[in-house]
Amino acid sequence: MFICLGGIVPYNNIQVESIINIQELCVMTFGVPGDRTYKLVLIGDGAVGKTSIRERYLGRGFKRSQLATIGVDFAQKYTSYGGVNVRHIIWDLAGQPSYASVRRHYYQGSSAILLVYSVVERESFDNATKWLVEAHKHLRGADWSGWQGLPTAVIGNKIDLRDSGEFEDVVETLEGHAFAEYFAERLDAPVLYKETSALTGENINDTFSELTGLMFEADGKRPPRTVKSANEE
Ligand SMILES: Nc1nc2c(ncn2[C@@H]2O[C@H](COP(=O)(O)OP(=O)(O)OP(=O)(O)O)[C@@H](O)[C@H]2O)c(=O)[nH]1
Ligand SMILES: [Mg+2]
Repeated sequence: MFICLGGIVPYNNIQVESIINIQELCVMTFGVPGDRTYKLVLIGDGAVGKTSIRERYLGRGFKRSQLATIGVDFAQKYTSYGGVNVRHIIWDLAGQPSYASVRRHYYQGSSAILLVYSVVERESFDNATKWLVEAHKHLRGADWSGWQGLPTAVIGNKIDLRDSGEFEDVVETLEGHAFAEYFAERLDAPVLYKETSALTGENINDTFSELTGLMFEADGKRPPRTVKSANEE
């Protein structure tokens, strides 16, 4: 084995003759240099499953008795996308109306939004518009020289309950798709629609992965940040 920037490569386990140089070997083992850090903000009504989605994504399983978030909570996960190391910093905002004044400070600097509603609580779907409007209103105040809608994942959660027969007036897939398409156009933002279950884990990793793809694309399009001097504030 030999020392590579960031760790030790056990070269006995790989086809040494196919390696062009040590740099390539390092890249294969540890990913390309230049990690990307993204701030992701989870929003949506209380009890739709935001924290449960976050916990499932972090590999911490599912709790039926997940406690309501107080204010804001943070978590981070290292992952990779297309061979690039990626760090997701996840801001999990409490959905209860009483936290509205706290929330507005937390949107700034976001790389992407995850808007969650529950497919078995139509009111949370009806409130989805309000959430996206709130987020974008505060985000426009961020220091971008030109506004571009942020990559957004619209997530219909709790799909494991939709066919249980216990709930009336469930939100169907087509309605979620139509909502996502409408907002993509209205906000001029890349929006993806996913249906998930934090209980079974269905589509949780795929959602974060596809959203990361949208953030990579947005990185290429975004104008550089303009830094305001103190006397401009
Ligand atoms: N069956 C089922 N229950 C879920 C799912 N996701 C979350 N829950 C349950 O729904 C309840 C609320 O979940 P949370 O993750 O706390 O919801 P939240 O959106 O973070 O709520 P706030 O922190 O109050 O904004 C908990 O009892 C969870 O166990 C799911 O996909 N399926
Ligand atoms: Mg929560």
